[in-house]
Amino acid sequence: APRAFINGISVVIEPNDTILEAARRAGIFIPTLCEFAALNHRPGTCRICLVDIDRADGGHDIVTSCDTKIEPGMRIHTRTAEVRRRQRLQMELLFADHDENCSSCSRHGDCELQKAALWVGLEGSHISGKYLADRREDASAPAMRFDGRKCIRCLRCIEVCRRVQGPNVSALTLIDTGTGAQVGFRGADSWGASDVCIQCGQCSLVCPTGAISVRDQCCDVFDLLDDDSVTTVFQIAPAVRVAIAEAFGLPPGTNVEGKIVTALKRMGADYVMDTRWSADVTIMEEGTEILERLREAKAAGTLEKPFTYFTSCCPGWVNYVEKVAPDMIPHLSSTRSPQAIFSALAKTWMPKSRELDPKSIRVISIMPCTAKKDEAGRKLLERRPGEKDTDVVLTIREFTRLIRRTGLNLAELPDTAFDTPQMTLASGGAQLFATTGGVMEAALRTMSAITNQDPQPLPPFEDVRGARSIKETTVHLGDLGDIRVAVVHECANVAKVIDMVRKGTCPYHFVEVMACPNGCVGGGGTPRGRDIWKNNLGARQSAVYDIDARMPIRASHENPEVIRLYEDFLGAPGSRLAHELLHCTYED
Ligand code: HC0
Ligand code: SF4
Repeated sequence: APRAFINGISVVIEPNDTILEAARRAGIFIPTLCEFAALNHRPGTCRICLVDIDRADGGHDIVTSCDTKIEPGMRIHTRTAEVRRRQRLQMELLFADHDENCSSCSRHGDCELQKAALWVGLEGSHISGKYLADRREDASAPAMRFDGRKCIRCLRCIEVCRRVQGPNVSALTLIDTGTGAQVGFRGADSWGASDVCIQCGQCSLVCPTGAISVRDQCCDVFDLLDDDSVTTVFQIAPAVRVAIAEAFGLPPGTNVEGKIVTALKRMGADYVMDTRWSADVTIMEEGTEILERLREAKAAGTLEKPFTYFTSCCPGWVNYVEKVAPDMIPHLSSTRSPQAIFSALAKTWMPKSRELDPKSIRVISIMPCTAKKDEAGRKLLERRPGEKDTDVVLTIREFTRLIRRTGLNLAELPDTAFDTPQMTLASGGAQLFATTGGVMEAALRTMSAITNQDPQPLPPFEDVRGARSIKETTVHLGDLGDIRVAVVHECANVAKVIDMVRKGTCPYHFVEVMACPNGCVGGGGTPRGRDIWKNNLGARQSAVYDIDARMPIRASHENPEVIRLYEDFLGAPGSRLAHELLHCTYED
């Protein structure tokens, strides 16, 4: 194989290798900033990854290693005095147009720009902030925040939005030119006015600085915990227990459910309960709804040419339908998400069965998701004008800050059990919600058990597992016969399915869509890292399958606390009260 030399070390060259790639494979470090390997993104805008190449005439070329092809026999040096001098100069220029107000920055303690400054050995940037262009701050969106004065124009956010959510979303774009060039919103003056942003938060996962962050609601939670007249009810999403570990130095995918409960109890939480329970309720409502639709179709003789139904629990996906594909609204299930179902029942059934004053209850959810903040504010979920069922939503990154601000280290905490079986006891199916294919698998467990009148053994639904972008399978549902389902994650991948629905050629009866890579475990509110897509999402997904396999109850309809909810309060799935509290309409 052809070889070149980096710092005197002989390295193997593969076809189309850049100097950076060959160096990385050989374990040789070159500092980078704008580059993002998981997206194959190297815009070459930061110019930190400089290296020195020996020329035949005895001179030297200083080039950016991320976009320079490595040639056989090349002699490359990564740390010459000239390389280091120019890297420092580049950093100084970046800081000249940067608001270096680190102590109050959302990335305090976890900033890629600071890391790059350390790598290049920056010795005081004398022009820091001296050439700050006129850049905007934007707090108009429900979940996302933008501070242009922190932006270094690496363009990762633009790229991730376009690639993960597709060209129909592509909410971020480069506006203005020259030194005033900055990230802006496609077709809108502010983030809140964007007709295409679905608030998925993927952009905040890749931003190297504090330019893109999430609306921080930690203080709202401290206020509620402080208020003696308030009963705080926390709900923990299925993905949180397997996605927070790395923020406290534990291996990705470690299940820290018991430690989360302990942390919240030490903060003074009154009740700590589980969104997995209401995920089981979602399956009862959604499963009943879909089976009814399928039975109607069978009676009308239209089952062969299916009217495709989509799941509705992912708020990024619901935003996508409303904003980008409103003609799909009739295809969305009317069942609310587990977060919304939990909150509605925490304010109605819970006070009734426990003699609490419903007015005292505040629901705080801990989610892997940024769009859940948006969902919590939906007018169409209000029972009375202005009254929200979900009071505060914290992403995992905010929850991490809340734990640190309380002076706790999650990794060192003992385990505590959730408060009660009521609104907590869950099936394995509910745990599966945390990853792509999980809502479908949980729904299939219950739908196939009901229609085939043979609840055991649990049929395997391997086809909807894993991380492929579109998965499909056929299941036999009793007298309904064979039903075709599909599972999609990342909205960029759903365009094809929507296209088929529009053309009348879609073969699927029921489709699960999750906006984020790998589903909720890859949510926009999860811990960040430059290698998360490579290293962490798979571990979180395996952990989800593992927890499910060990749970004593595997299917939602077998959950005694769900059965009790219907006996005690709602009557039956799809009842009038169930419709009032657990279903919704969408914004056209
Ligand atoms: Fe999810 Fe959910 S599974 S969207 O990814 O359906 O956020 O974890 O809480 O609501 O249960 C997120 C995760 C949830 C909801 C559930 C669904
Ligand atoms: Fe794009 Fe999601 Fe960021 Fe909106 S929140 S700009 S849709 S990546």
